[in-house]
Amino acid sequence: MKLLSLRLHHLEMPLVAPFTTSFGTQTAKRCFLVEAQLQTDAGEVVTGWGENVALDRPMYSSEYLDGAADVVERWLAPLLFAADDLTAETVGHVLRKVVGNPMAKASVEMAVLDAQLRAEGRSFASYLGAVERTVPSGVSVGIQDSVAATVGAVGGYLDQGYARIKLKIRPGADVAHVAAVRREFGDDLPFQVDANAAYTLVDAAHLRRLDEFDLLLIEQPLGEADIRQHAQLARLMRTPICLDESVVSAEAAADAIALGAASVINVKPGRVGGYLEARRIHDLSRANGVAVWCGGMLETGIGRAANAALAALPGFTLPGDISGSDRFYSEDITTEPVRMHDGVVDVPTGPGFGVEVDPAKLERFRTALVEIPA
Ligand code: SMG
Ligand code: MG
Repeated sequence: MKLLSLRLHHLEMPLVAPFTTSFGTQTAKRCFLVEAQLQTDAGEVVTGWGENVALDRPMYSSEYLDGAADVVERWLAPLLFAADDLTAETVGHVLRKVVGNPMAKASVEMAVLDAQLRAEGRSFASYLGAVERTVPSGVSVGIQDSVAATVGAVGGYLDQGYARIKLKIRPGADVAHVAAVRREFGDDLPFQVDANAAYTLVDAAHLRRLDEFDLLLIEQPLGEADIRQHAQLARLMRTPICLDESVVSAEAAADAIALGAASVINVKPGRVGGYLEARRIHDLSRANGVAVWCGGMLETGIGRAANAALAALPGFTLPGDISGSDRFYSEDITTEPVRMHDGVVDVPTGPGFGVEVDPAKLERFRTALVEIPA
């Protein structure tokens, strides 16, 4: 294929409620969608959509939204336009001289992949080798001001039917909140926590207090670079250690597994540079007996649809952060919102990612449209 045009649609979507993690509170989602037009070898012109998941501030990862857009415009687009024989499988190679910036790379690879699959009339799930028609839907619950508010928020999501609760924690809002949720909703609740790197190894004795609550896992307790310290913490705690921020590539996943730093990995396609690398991490983890599950970055209906297909691979044995559109948005940008029903989300079956951008909604939420010159 040959890339004909590349446009970035910058969006701002209000959240239904503020979302608080250990690094801050978010009240709106800013992101950009990548619209790529390609010409196939048969001469057909196809359009594909990708989504950039970088947050607007560099507090989850060093990569952040405006930086990612700049990298796409100034460094990735020229390489993609110069490639004569572009496929989703070669995007990574074409972009190899640009160091890092996995979220920027993932968003353009995603658009090429969607276009390629649409040209083939093939669904993303079929391309990946997905084996499930639905995937269990977990919900990520933000840090609340009080233990009572945490119990209330969790109860609300359980009433809606979510299959698993992930509670955000930070020092000062951890053990008491976890204990109250366990007490209120019982031992059978699939329940895990996410610290977003808010602790240090010095907190090991404190974190060990979480062991008595039989959590599925604790996600990223320590810093992004602290692979060895996570391995040390894993020897001190019974709760399985899951890495999120630290796993930025298949190589990082291989190191974490070899060092015993993770018995579970949260796979986020954006964080690792794209869906193809995400599948490699799935394969590698499965071969090493390490469980994976699909994380979330408050994606719109496009990213969520793609995540649902990824999570339908056989190694995704734990529920993902694949909640319905209404968990964060009163209105999504796709013609059909992502729906959680009976604790699951359906894996899309249509060509490409299987969802369509609604032009009216796109215009409503769009703050800027950038046409990148070829
Ligand atoms: O997309 O449902 C979602 C949110 C999942 O908690 C979630 N993501 O560290 O795993 C994580 C966070 C990253 C984004 S926090 C603003
Ligand atoms: Mg996380």
